[in-house]
Amino acid sequence: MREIVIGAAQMGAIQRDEPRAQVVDRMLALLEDAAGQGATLVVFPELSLTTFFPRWWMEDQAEVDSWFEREVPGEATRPLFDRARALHVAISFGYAELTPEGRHFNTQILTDREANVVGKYRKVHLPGHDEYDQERAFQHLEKRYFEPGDLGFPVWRSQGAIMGMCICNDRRWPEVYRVMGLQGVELVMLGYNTPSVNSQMKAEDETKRLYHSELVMTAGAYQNATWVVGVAKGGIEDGHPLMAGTIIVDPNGFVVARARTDGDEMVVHACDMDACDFGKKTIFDFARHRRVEHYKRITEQTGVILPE
Ligand code: CDT
Repeated sequence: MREIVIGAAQMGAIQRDEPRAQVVDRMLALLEDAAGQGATLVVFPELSLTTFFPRWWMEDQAEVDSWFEREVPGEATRPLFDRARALHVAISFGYAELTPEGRHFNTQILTDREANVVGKYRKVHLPGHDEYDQERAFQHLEKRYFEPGDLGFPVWRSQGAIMGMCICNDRRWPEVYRVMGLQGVELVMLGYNTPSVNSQMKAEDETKRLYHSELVMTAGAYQNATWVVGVAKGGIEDGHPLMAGTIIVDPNGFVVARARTDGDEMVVHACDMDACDFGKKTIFDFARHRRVEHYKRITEQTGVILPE
């Protein structure tokens, strides 16, 4: 048995004027809760330090940059690293990254239990648009404020397991899990901010959106025989509802733990990494069963090419 007790730290809404220090205090409370329940790894949502600012149209680059972190750990996040080190708990959280070269990414990091950063992922699939869209009920400007991640989908060995990360919209793309699956991933950690309503289809209800979210994470887990920990932000943020729905999924695709609220809530589960072995050695033994000669379109083509 290779058990890792994992805390999925769902966060409620973060309002636009909520200072980073106050958000970090909330994260610290979740961390304490998880450590008290025996967790050695706590995963927080996408952009966990701020409101989901890509819903706002901004033209002033200084204003845009004010939502980004120039260093992590930095002034605001240091208490989180210090407490995680003292508790001997690894953490993974999302934030907006501004590099010394002036590049902007939607990023998630992973630490070891001594609070050293051991992994970094930059979101590849940026949803939304880059210009103001009057047709939408609200904006989703990730393509304006971030560039696509440049690190691919690496995995890392930590706590005796093989771990990888992706962020929000990435979870809807099967290629993401498969690229990590091809590196033997046993735990995929991801955070998300998903609106409860579709800005382009008023009639779509939250039930359908939660279903799609669960569908992609359970399928990704099963098809790659990996644990998936999906951690949401929820609640009404700046007047916009986020759908919550944090889950922990086992390597058979079953949801083994889930959040009950749309606020700050700790969801803990003891995840046995050995539970990945059977699927990886049998039906999803990639070396034996994959037929890459038929998969060329996956990497050579983006859009659909219809038959004549
Ligand atoms: N943050 C994020 O990636 N959210 C998207 C919503 C896309 S709607 C333009 C998601 O896939 O959940």
